Amino acid sequence: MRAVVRSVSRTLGRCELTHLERTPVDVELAHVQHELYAATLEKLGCELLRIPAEPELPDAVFVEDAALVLDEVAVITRPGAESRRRETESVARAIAPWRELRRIEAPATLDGGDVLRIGRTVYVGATPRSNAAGIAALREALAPFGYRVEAVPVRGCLHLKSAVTLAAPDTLLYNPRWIDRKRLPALRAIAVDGAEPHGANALAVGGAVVYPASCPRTARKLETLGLDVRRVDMSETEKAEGGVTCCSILFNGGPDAGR
Ligand code: CIR
Repeated sequence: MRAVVRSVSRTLGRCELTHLERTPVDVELAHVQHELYAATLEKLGCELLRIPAEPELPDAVFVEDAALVLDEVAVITRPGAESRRRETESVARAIAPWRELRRIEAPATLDGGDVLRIGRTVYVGATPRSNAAGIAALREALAPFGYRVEAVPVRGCLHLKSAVTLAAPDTLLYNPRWIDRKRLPALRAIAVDGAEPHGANALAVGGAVVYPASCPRTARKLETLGLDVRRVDMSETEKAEGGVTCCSILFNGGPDAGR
């Protein structure tokens, strides 16, 4: 498994914000937390693919939004926030040695945070960041590889993966206030603790789940179910509306992956 990561920009405090009030970000602390996050991924078996910093692009640490990497192909997105569009080129360069690339073109928009693959179905949040043209373009790009793309409405949060992720390959973790359970596949589904609305963003990797220290009640719920929860303190990127999935792009990078 490979993990694309990019260090925190010194301008993180000027990030895009949709649902949160702006509060001061400690960029030094964000950097330390991000390094611990990357070390956690390494410990879980990921080989880090560190891409160049983009100090003038505040949200560049949230690499997930720039690309979707499947075993067969990668799709370089066109982020919904105009300020984030220049993040994609360096991500594309990093992935190009590993995958054939497809691109989302104007006027379509798509954020990787809106994309959740479960088996051969790719769920896409219909949000202000990912428009109908973006969802259609993704459907067209992935159809030749046998993936079905399904649009899912979400409310009250930034991205689909703010509302639901896979905490394990057979376990959904979701926030019932932000997404309708009926729109999700028939897997075991765990609701976040009511006091932890941001707790649905979890990153399953290497048989464990990387999970925010800010959501202890939901973490205990996951442990009760037998999951191996690796807590990471992401307080500073959380102020920028980022979660644990946003800060990496994981893909199968073994010798047989891609081309
Ligand atoms: C933004 O609003 O675009 C950033 N401040 C946060 C992006 C978080 N990305 C993600 O959830 N995939």
